[in-house]
Amino acid sequence: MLNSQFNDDGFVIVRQFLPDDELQVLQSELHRYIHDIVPHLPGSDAFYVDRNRPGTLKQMQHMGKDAFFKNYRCNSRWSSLAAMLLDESVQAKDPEWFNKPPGTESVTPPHQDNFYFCLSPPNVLTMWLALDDVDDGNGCLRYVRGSHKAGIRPHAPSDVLGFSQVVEDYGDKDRDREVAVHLHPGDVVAHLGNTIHRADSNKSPDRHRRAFAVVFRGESCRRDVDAYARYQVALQKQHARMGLADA
Ligand SMILES: O=C(O)CCC(=O)C(=O)O
Repeated sequence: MLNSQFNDDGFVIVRQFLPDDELQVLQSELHRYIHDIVPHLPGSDAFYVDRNRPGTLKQMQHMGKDAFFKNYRCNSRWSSLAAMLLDESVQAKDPEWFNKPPGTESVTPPHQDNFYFCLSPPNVLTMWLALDDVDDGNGCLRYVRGSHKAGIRPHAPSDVLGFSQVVEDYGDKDRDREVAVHLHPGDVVAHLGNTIHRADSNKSPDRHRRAFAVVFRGESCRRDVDAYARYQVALQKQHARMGLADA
């Protein structure tokens, strides 16, 4: 049931995926990481809407430098769902954290994760766990149902820090097929690397929209190294334009 929905739509929601006690541990480790580690990280590991305002932290990546988050890649609750959905053994990447802080303007442009990953076959997924209530009011994810079946669409550079590429020809036909995903803390949505998704900015005055995500690739995936190298060059250019150190 989960698998057929995942394969048809390109995404699937699992409600109450993380039990309360595990969610609390994760929340408190994130709190520790944000307060103790993030202030010492290079700009390319922690992105802000406004670097002069710590409360506008919007994204963290390369979190595996920290022991707790490195070990989280082996969490069997996560990897067994990923392996079930991808129907093969999986390998996790470093966890990431996404936020849309209240009172800021930051959209997630429509994109396909596998444009960045360059994996073939595209048997890779992201599990995106809600840490807050997430809905239309604070910038929930929106998926183009079935879009994973049409391959990778052309992307162009975006000016959004953390999401350097945008589907170039995203249009009304895509918007008509969008599904807005509303989640409660502990719910997870898993999407395939070729599924187009985006999010509006957070329009609420006081609600964060935080999520913790882990990418899993199936063992059959191979990287197109030339495409990946081209993307990395484009990314370094974006970071240089935005004045970020890639230490
Ligand atoms: O949190 C967001 O707005 C986007 C997350 C995303 O694009 C992803 O996890 O693939």
